[in-house]
Amino acid sequence: MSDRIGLTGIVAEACHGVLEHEKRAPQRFVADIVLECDLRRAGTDDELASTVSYADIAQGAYAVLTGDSVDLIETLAERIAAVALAPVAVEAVEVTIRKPQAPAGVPFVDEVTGGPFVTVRREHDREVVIALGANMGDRAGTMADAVRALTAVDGLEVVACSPLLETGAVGGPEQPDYLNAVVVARSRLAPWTLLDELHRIERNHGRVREVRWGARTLDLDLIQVGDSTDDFDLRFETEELTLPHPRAHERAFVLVPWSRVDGTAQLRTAAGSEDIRELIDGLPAAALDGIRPGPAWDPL
Ligand code: PH2
Ligand code: MG
Ligand code: MG
Repeated sequence: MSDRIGLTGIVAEACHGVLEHEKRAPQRFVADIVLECDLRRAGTDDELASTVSYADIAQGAYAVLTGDSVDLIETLAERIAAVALAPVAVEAVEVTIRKPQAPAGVPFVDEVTGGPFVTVRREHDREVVIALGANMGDRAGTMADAVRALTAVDGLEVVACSPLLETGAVGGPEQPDYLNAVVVARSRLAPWTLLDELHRIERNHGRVREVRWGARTLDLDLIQVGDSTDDFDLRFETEELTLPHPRAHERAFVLVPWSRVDGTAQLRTAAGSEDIRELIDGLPAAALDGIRPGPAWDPL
């Protein structure tokens, strides 16, 4: 993403350094931070919640600079990068730490831009689970096209794809059977950006949003973003997107194909991070009844 929020010249007097006297006599440290994030939403809705408060990042960085004394400016850069990556809209960060008064045995040109510096770039690399469904038109052809479209999304790397399963429609009006599958990918993208990409692919395959849970040429749903076993999965509820998907834990047409692509996967539910095999075992027998193998495919 080429959108950026920057903060330059955050300055603090602090006692970081390898030499003994650096740990007693404060000197100047300067941080520059660049956040890569998708600012289209904020630019349109004018809502702070759609972007990142630069004040929060500035204060987080200042707290690191004035916090525990460390030896290396690399350590400061790494800690500030972790703070700056935390807001949900951020995809990647670049942090530069300068030490213009560093005891290097030579004079530096000035007390802000001179001296040694380190720059680190860190980006998210989260697991993303996407459920696919289709029950109109050339279902298998559409599903394969959709997987190929996912592989073409910049910032999303498709790792694995389940077999196609044929499933009876759950809920909604009387409608034809579905083909369902699950794709596991990795991504640096913010969830809104991912959702926009999924909607774009749905539209390109003739998806129109009319009847809730009605028949559709293609449905792409974000199930979970981030690994729930390590507690870094994204969790929030908004009108457009709820993560993890609020009904995934009770949907055989999501859990069964997911278990075929990742037998040890875990999904966050109200009870915590749960083994999807156990969730499947806990489903009523009727939920698994209508699930059978779909046509063979090899979309990757
Ligand atoms: N999707 C729905 C509602 N019902 N049933 C099946 N079998 N497969 C689906 O993908 C599906 C559904 C809403 O997205
Ligand atoms: Mg759906
Ligand atoms: Mg959907």
